[in-house]
Amino acid sequence: MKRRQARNTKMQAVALTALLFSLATVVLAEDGYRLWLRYEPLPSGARPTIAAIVAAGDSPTAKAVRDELVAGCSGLLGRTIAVAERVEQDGTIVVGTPKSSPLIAGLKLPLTTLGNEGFVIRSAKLNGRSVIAIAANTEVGALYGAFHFLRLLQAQQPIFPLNISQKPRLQLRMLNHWDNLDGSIERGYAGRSLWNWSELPDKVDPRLRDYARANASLGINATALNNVNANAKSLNAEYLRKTAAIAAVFRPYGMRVFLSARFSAPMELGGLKTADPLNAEVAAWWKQKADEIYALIPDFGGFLVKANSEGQPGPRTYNRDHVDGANMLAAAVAPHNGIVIWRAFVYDMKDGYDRAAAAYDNLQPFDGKFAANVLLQVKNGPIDFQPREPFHPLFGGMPKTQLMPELQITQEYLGFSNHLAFLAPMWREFLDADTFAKGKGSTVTKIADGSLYNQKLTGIAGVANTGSDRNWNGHHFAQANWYAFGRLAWNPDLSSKQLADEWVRATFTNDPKAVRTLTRLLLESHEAVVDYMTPLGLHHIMWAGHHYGPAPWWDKERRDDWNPTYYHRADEKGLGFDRTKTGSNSVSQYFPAVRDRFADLRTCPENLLVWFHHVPWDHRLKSGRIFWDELALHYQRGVDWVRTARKDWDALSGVIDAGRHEAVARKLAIQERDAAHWRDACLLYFQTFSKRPLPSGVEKPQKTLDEYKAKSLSW
Ligand code: GCV
Repeated sequence: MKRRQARNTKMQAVALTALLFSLATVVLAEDGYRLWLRYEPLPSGARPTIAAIVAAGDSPTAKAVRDELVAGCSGLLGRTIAVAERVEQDGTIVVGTPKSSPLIAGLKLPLTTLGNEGFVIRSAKLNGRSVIAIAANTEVGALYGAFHFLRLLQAQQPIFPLNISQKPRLQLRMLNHWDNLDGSIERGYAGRSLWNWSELPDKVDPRLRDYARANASLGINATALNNVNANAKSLNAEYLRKTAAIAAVFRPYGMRVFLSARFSAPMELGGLKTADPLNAEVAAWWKQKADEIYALIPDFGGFLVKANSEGQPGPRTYNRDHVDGANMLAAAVAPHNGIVIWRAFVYDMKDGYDRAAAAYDNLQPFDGKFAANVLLQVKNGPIDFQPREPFHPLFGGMPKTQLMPELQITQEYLGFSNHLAFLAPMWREFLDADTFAKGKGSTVTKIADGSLYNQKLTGIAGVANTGSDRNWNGHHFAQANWYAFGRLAWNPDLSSKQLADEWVRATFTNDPKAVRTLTRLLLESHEAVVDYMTPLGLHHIMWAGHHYGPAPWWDKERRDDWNPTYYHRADEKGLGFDRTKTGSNSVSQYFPAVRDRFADLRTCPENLLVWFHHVPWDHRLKSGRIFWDELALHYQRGVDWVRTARKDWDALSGVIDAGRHEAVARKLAIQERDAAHWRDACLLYFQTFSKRPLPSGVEKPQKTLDEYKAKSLSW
């Protein structure tokens, strides 16, 4: 019986590989769908010996492990690598858990400290043969191990001998989708939502499996399906059944589903008169709702909540506080081991207030008061996913609260899916930032991974950039941001260079020259975007509403703090928001070592200068140039970078497949147009205050300021 099963599995594997190959030749002009999981044949000199795959277990996850290794190894080695029943040849891969595989059990590998998601990849001897063992305590751990092994192969890393042992540094590695129930996506630039609500639960788009597989390849293990600007309907019985169908597809890939919860749902769905978190009926409603959800989705992750922010209801609507709200929901999901992720993106408009200080002012006083199953989700910077921000002062500022960084993968303020902007360097800057909370070396990473304050529950979230576009992310290079986020969530110490290198090799090519060019472009791109959008600490000067293109002159929004003029404060004297003692003093929210550095114009990092200071136009910078000249040259530098990037990209036309080459070339042309527009519009406008000429080296603007003011950039 067992033998027949194995033979069937082997035949299935051969058929699967044959299918993959025929698909590869017939259907797959490169369109980006396969992401970093293309498994194209390695150069013939770089193919290690892999003979067969011995994979135990019949569960959906075990099947996913087996399919991935067969497809990956076969693709990369350019020949069918089949499933075998036993180890008979050198170079056999043996994968499984001690429970599912007697071979793995026999190897007695050191798995005890690796938890539910870690894995070991080791060269070993079995039956006198050299094998590669991929072992874990759970099948999902084995899946992560399989993906890691394939990553090594793709990046042409040596695989004999191997001695790798890994486990994720953060527990919850999560995508937050801002997807609406009507299929639109808030701040989404890659088509429509992947969740086909109208067809669910009867029909589940097969693409959802590919989405889960891509996430699992990085170690992403959770996803919040719906927008934090939530519709209560997502919690009704009909939608919960739809969510359960999605959860069933994700489960084999180790992904748990969360839902954004609208705080007023007890009124909208339950017909209650209030959503006051201290009202017994309200608490009972949420408890019953949690029970209903867990009956359908036993591994449901929990709720993500945006409360009392940008018009969303919340506890303060009822004169209660954030802790009352979060802990009431936390109590509802606690019996099911659920989690509440409470967002710290809260800013109240008060006269003369500094928005950058608001989240800290609102949340910090509650340090130590949140329940054990609450995570406070804090954006990387104190304003809102700007091209560059200093780290959020809540990191380090709430030692008794479990914090969870929120990053934005979708490029709301970074050129949507039109601009090449690799965000790993920006995230590195944030993760490496030293808060000095417990002296030197108190980095954000150590807060996020729980090591600084011995935090029990850890996590990180990225606002997803996925959509129904064939290439998932709109721009082929935007895939690199999904990739980098997932890898950093697993190991927040990975370097931007390694991430770029891995991604380029898996996604495009192993051609050495192309790898060098593409990794360089990736690594330089974020700084270039900062240069042509918001150099030297400028922020939030985008066109209001859509946030594409510049509008530093804009002052018509209902709320002052939605206007660019509020943020840059340009006048005859200079530019920038004074956040020191002579201004809002929000710099005092940082620990003294950081505060003093930021607060002194001489020591403040120049790339954050006008974030913290109102800088005189003639202030001398390290370059010896005055501030105005430096600002103008930064804008020019950004444009120059895009021009050179276009040339670099054009030179790769024979190396990169025609489909993707052309698509990226088109995007880079838009990026150059936009960069020049940013430079000209911003410099013309700021020049009305600085009253100085453009320094030499900066090109003459293409249009007049009035023309730039008349019409926003279109995407
Ligand atoms: C989901 C910014 C965005 C909003 C977003 C909000 C948030 O303000 O512009 O679209 O809303 O952040 O993070 O809640």
